[in-house]
Parts: sequence; structure tokens; C-alpha cells
Amino acid sequence: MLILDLNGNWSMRRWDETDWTEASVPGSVYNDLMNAGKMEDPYYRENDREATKISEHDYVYRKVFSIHSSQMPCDQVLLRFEGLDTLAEILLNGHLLACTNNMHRTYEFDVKDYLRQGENELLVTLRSPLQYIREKYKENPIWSVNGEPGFPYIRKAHHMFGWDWGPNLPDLGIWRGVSIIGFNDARLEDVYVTQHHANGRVGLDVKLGLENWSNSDIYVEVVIRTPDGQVLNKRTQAASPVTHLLFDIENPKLWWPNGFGEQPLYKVQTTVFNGERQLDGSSLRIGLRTISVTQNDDEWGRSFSFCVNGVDIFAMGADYIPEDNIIARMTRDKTARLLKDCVDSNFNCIRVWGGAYFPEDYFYDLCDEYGLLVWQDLLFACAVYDFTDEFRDNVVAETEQNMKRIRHHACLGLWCGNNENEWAWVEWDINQSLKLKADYIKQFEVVLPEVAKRVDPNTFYWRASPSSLGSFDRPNDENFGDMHDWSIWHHRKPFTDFRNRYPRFMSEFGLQAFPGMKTIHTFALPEDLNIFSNVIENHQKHPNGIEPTVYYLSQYFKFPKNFESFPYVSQLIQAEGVRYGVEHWRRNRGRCMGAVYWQLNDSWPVASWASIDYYGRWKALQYAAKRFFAPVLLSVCEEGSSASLHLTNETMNAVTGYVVWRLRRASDSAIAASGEMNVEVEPLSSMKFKELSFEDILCSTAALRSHYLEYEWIENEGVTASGTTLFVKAKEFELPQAHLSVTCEEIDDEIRIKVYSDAFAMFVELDLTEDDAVFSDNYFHLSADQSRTIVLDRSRLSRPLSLAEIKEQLTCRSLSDSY
Ligand code: BMA
Repeated sequence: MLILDLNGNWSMRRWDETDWTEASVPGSVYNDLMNAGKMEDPYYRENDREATKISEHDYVYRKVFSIHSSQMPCDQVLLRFEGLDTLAEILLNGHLLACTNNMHRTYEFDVKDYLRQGENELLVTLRSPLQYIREKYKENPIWSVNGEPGFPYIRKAHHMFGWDWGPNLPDLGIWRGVSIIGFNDARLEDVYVTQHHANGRVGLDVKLGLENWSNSDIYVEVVIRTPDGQVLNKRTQAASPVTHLLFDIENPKLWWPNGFGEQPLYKVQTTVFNGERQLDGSSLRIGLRTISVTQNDDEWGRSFSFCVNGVDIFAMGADYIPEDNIIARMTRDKTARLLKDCVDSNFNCIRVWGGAYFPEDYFYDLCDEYGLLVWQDLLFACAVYDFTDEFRDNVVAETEQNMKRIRHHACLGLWCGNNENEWAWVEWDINQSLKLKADYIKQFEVVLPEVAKRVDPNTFYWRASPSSLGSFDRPNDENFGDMHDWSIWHHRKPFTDFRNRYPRFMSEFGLQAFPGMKTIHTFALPEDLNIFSNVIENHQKHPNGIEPTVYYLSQYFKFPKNFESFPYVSQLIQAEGVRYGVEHWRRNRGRCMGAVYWQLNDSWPVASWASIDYYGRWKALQYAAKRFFAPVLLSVCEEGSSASLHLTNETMNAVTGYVVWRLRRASDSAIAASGEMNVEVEPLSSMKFKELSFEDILCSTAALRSHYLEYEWIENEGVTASGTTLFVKAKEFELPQAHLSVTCEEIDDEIRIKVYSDAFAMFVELDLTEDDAVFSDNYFHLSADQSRTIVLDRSRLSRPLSLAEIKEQLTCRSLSDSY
């Protein structure tokens, strides 16, 4: 029972200063300082460097609130903090309640004896996280990469100390809600729903755990609301602290990941009564489905795939990082837009990377609604941890609490122990003690799996990403478990090398690109617009800087003619590289069962691996993802002067369609050879249906450079997939200068843009000069004398625009314009 919500207006000051600043809770120091005009935008130019220093100080948050006797009718009165970031001392009316040290935990303190009738004062002092980790690191240097050294010593989202895509802004604050709650008798501590699927029915076992259960007058009631409005209801006496209520769901409506079916959700409402008096309750939404991970030994090693409702699915998605370094600025609407973009790009999966924090409930609600399977890392990444008893208890509490909060979600696919920690021990030469190595096993192969088994036995626990067989046995072996492939990018292998990898499940791989010019202009002045300027280099956080981008550019494209063309071409490298990998792995469906690229989004405006930038703007990769994650994918594997045509069907129905291919001459798009055929492809399968050999035509280097292969997949509703393959690198290709023309009209509230090219145009890009838009397709290719009609999604405009305004802002370019 809630007595008092303590969110909202607070005041805040630096510990060693006297002036108070208006503050909001939930919130943070950076957010409050910015709102008060006392801090520059840390994302602008090089401001982040100075902003880091704010975290070298301590801060005090203060709230004065009144309580009346009528508000405290309970036996037990608790002060509840859902998120304290991080080293907090809590004083209520001068009494020290506790010192906390974990931002990921919820804390509750018994305050009945310390609350007063009338005015009360709550003070929360937050100690500098930077000073703390620096001191700890000095005492005992422990290995980690990316963030400021010493971050493994504090249970605070690692990325806040800087990462290879994010600034070092270890903000601090009361980042989640604060309230005073009260209880008489029992409190609902635990609701856990187990599903038994058999013979077309689902049995639900709703397990209710009560805290403070002491008398037999306690009743529990569970009401289940089906998606079509039926209500199932059961009430029973709670004869012990744990009660099970069983339900039988006839004609269950199954939840499926995006692309496989619907996402019906059932509401499970629980109430605890003493006689007729309501004591406590909860409301959850669940989906009826089974989710497991299939691991079968086979000719290559051992398979690894999500299995939903008995169907092994190919996971398609990206890795998710926090959407803002200043967490207080995140909103449900922004997250909804990002996740909707994933669905619109045919994702069925998202991996929540472990170097951050467990997202808000609304993140998982949205994934439930959209059908995005969540691979959820626990909060450990790229580090070694000193697994003391105190550390163990702390992370066990953190993991238990968050598992309890998240485990009922339909979208939850698996828990994963950590990001890259096992791999680091084996391949990154980290030179640490054997004690710490043994600690790794204790933490990720004993203690945390035990927590998972106890708290959420229905969800698969995977020890690390990547991992193969565990216990340091070839963690990144492509034949077992999941794999991260950073040979491409960090180790400068050509992205064509993706075709030499046959992972069972690729959970990280990617290439960087700059965000577009609109985003660059938010942090850079005209004089900064040089790829090696201080400001531009500062908005790329990997120690290798822009060098790999320039290297990959040199490998695949001609050097762009000016700064404005640079982000555009960098995005093509990224989109092409990731496409190369994904198409190959989807062609090898069965052996490989997942392609999750690094990374979906950004936490500030930066050159990074993200496909959607900090402002929600799609890079070329996001449009490419929409195509290469299409449920039915037509792809081509070229080699020399040959090419094989493949169809991959990630749906549960056989698909029939028509394939047309044309080998065209670059200069005028004249057709040198062509063919067409009917093809049927089985459900959940991939097939090579045609080998093409162009030995006669592509018989010289000159011929290889001056031809391209174009192909289309046509179903009843028309062309649903298309692509183009070159036989040489883009920089070697005889690309003609294309002149594009664009017309734009509005039909039935839909903005249709018709793009025409007089010559073969590659990577045709549509954009608006000022506002933001998402197009039905972008960065596509167009043969000479061809046109394409693209729809601009009005709902994704950054503000409502008239047709005339859209026309005025519309720009169109292609690769030949950037040379
Ligand atoms: C992996 C990730 C991140 C990192 C990315 C790019 O290591 O897990 O830690 O940002 O690669 O380097």
C-alpha cells in the first residue's frame, strides 16, 4: 500500500557548496544542473571532457515532506528507493538509515520509528563515483576495457564511465522512484507464473509468495483476463506463505515473435485480502508461449537457437545500449519509437547488452507488444570482478530483484551471464591472478546460474556472450554457442570474410559509420567539419579513432569529395558490411540461427556502430536491415564471374513467387543476360535455386567492372524484395554519373515520392534538409531510365509538414554525387 509518493520536486546542491538547485526525482545531477542552466550541454563539441569533472564531487538531495497520522495506519512503514545511483547515504530526520552501493537494486528501510507527524526531512548524499573507483583501482588494479579503469568495483552501469561509443559521464542521482509504503499483515512478495503447454491447452500455475504471512485470515485472488475479454477468477485462503492457483486455458492464443504470428497478452491480476480488506496486489501481463534454446549436437558442433512454441527461429536483430547518457532524459515515447523502428525493419530479437542497466518496465512491455525476443545480459561486461562475499551478496540481490521484475514478460528469451568476460580471459591476454579466474567460474557458472534456477527456472540461462562449452573452453568457437566476430572492424579483416564464418548464432559483429549531417551539426561548428578535427575525433570514442573508418573506406569506396559526403559513404560501408554477413548467415539457416548486429542505437551523437543515431535518425544500415531481415530474402552469392541465387524463408508457410534477374551493363543499364523463374521455398528454410555463370560476358577485368546483377522477388502483391550485386568492389566499379529527378505527391494521406534516374544510380538517398523522416526504402539502387516510388511515413515526421514543405526540404543523391 502506498502512503506517500516522494517523487517530483526536491532540491540539490554540491556537498561543499551552500546554494540549493531545484531538482527532480527520478532524475540526476547532470539533468538538474542542465535544467537549472548551470551546466553546458555535455554532448556539444568537447564539453563532455569538462562535464566528467562534475562527477568528481559529492552531492546532496533534499526533500521536505509532511505526514499526517491518518497516513500511517500500518504496522510496517517502509521508505522505498527503486534506484539510487550509486554511493548513497540516506538520512531521515537526522537519522542515518543506510549507506548503499548498488544502482541496480531497490532498497527498502523500516522508517516507522523515524517518521514524524508533520514535517520530515529526507537527505540523500551521493558520493563521487569517480573518486571511489580511482581509489579502488589504485589499491588494486583490476582489468577492464573501454570505461575508466576501476569501474568493476562499483555496481553502477559500466558504460557511464565511458565506452568505445560513449562519453565518460558518470552522472549520479536518485534515478528511479522514491515512496513511503506501508503494510499490515501480509505483503505480496512474489508472483511467478509457470506455463504447461499440452494438447492445445495451457495450464497456468500462479505461484504467490507472501511476506509477513502470519494468520489464516489471508486470502489471495487471481483474475486472468484473456485478450478477447474473458475473465477467469480464483480465490483461496493462503494457508501458508506460498500458494499455488491453477488455471486451465482452453484455446490459448499463443504469443509469437514478430513475423511468426500475433502477440496476444493475458493479464494476471493478483490481490491479497485480510477478510475483505485489500492488503496488496499486483498486475502482470504474460504471453502464452514456450521459449527455450535448442542445443543439439550435429556435424559441426552444437546448434544454438531460440525455440518458440516448438519452432526453431532464426533470430534477427541488434544489440541495444542505453538511449541517453543522461538516463533521466529517456522517455517511453522515445523507446517506443526505437523499438517500433526495429519491428518496421523486420527484427524479431533484441539483445540488451550487459554493460549498462536493466531497462524500465515499459521497455519489456513494448517488446511484449511488438514481438521482440529479448536476450537479456546480466550487468557484467568486458571486465574482471573481485568476487568477494560482499560483492557476491550485492550482485545476487541485484540479479534476484531484477529477475523477479522482468521474468514474467512474454518477450524474455534468455538470461546471459555477461558480455565478453569469458572470452577476455582466453583471448585478450589479460594477465590477472588465478584467483580472479576462479572467481569468474564461481560467479558465472555457479552462483548466478543458481540464482536463475531459483528465481526464474522457466527461462534459459546462458553463461556468457560469447560462450561455447563454458569454463574457458574456446568461448568464441563458431561451432558452439554464440559468437562475436570482431576480426572485421577491430582487426581490419575485409568484410567479405564474414562468408568464411559459420557461427551457430552471431550475437555481435558490425562496422562503424558517422551519423548524418543533421546530427553532426548538433555538436559541431562549421570550423569543426574535418574528419580529423578535435570535435569530430571526440565524437568517436574508440581509441583507434577514425582510422578504421578511413581504412574500410579505402578498401571499398573512392574517397568522398567533401566532408558532407563522408558520413554518407561511411554509412554505405557499414550497411554493405553488415548485409554481407547477414545474407550469408541467413543462407546458412540451420547451421546458423541468429544474426544480431552491433549495435542498434546510440547514447549521444557519435560516430559508432549504431544503425539508428541518438536523435532516432536512420543510417543506411537501418534501411539495409529492413531488407536483409525481410521474412523472405532473395540474396546472391557472387564469386568471380558466377553468382548463385538463394531464397531464405523465415516464415511458417511455404512461399511461391517469381524471380527475375538481369545482368546489366553499367554505362547504360543495357541487359546483357536475363532470366526468370517460378520458385517455391519451404517454410523455415533456405535454398539455392539457381547457379548463374557469366564466364562469356564477364571474361575480363574490364567486363567485371562494368556489369552488375539486378534481381527481384515478385509475390502476388508485386516486387517484395530486390537487390543488386557487383562483381568488384564499389571503388573499382565503372559507376556512371547519374542524374536523379524526384516528384512528390500526396495520395490518400500518403506522401509518394517518385525517383527517376537517367543512369545506373547506386545507394540513392532521400532526406529532408531540416526535419526528420523515415521512408519506405532508402539507399536503394536504380537502373537507367527506371523509377521507384517511395512512401514517406507521415507518422514518423519529426513534426507535421505540408506537402509543399516536404517538397521544399526533399533532397536526393546517389553515390556518383559523392565522388
Ligand atoms: C563489444 C561490445 C561492446 C563494444 C563493441 C564494440 O565488445 O560488447 O563492449 O562497444 O564490442 O567494440
